[in-house]
Amino acid sequence: MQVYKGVIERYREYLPVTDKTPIITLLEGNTPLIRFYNIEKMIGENVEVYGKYEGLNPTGSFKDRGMTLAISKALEKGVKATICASTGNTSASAAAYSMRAGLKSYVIIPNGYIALGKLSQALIHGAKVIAVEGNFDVALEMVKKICENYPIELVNSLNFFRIEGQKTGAFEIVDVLGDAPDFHCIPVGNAGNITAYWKGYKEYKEKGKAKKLPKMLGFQAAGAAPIVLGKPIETPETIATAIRIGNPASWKQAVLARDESGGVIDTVTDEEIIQAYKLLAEEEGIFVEPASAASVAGLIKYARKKYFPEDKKIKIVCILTGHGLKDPDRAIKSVEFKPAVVAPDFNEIIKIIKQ
Ligand code: AN7
Repeated sequence: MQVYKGVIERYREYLPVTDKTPIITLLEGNTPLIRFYNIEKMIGENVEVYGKYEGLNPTGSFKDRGMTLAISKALEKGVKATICASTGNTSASAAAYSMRAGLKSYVIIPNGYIALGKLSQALIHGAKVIAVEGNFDVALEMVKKICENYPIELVNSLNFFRIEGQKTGAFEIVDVLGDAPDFHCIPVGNAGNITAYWKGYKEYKEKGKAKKLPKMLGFQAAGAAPIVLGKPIETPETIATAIRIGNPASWKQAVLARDESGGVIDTVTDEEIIQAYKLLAEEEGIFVEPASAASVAGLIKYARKKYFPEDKKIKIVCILTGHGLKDPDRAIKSVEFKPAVVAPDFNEIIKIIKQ
């Protein structure tokens, strides 16, 4: 059996590393592509639906794929510290990988708008966490300015190596399915991930590993949908705090991915996000964070619109970007039934079971 060594070793020939690059890895990637038999029934008999469960990465989100490369290259370059702005997952990943590399980690987050699990990760890894009174876009502007003035490595997806690492998600999908899927549904926030997947699919096709390219279907939260509206949003709002972003850094690349693939970037409402979030948990046994459910909410919205062809077999992949445990508050708020507190009495408990 071959020992798994993380995404850089697995896809070394496709990545900008040399023998001199120190590889910092937590064995990210190699996440499962899980078939959704129950959701398929809502979509159509000709459709296979898969979820790529990126929540199973070491820090619980897809960010680890890009962070392994960004931190390895930062170390190779000789910097001593990294910094990022984050709605939470980037900071969790940056903190973990920076510490493993012996680098300092600074993270700037929008005060009051990051999920508890993510905040706890940055803190326990020992990052210096600064909460700004402003949203993600404001935090990113601050970070860019700091990097212009200090030798600190920026590890947001503006960092080329982040996108390079994240494109391995597309390679894994093609390696499992034997070709690219017909449609690729993905949440869009700062738009790095849709950019990375599209790059990955195109590179794999050029190398002859895939015969076709998918249509890219990106979904923004309705209250934070600058790409759909065609203009930046000053006060983005959504319960999916991970994608509460009003001016995405990779805006142009996301539009290019949409147009080159013949896909769409559209909105899903918070209500649709929560419905998909609960559907995944209740029907498929998959717990994701709200932003991740945007991909499935989009799939359902487009199935209802009869967007997908019905006259041939098709495969659809949804990217489930982060684990549900990142945002436990939202899970508890989303369910009707809370634990019933009773005395340790057999009959009392049986009464509740029978209700
Ligand atoms: C779970 O952590 O922007 O479109 O600072 O955490 O590549 O930004 C997170 C984004 C989707 C959107 N799903 O991806 C951050 C951050 C989850 C996320 C996205 C994010 P991009």
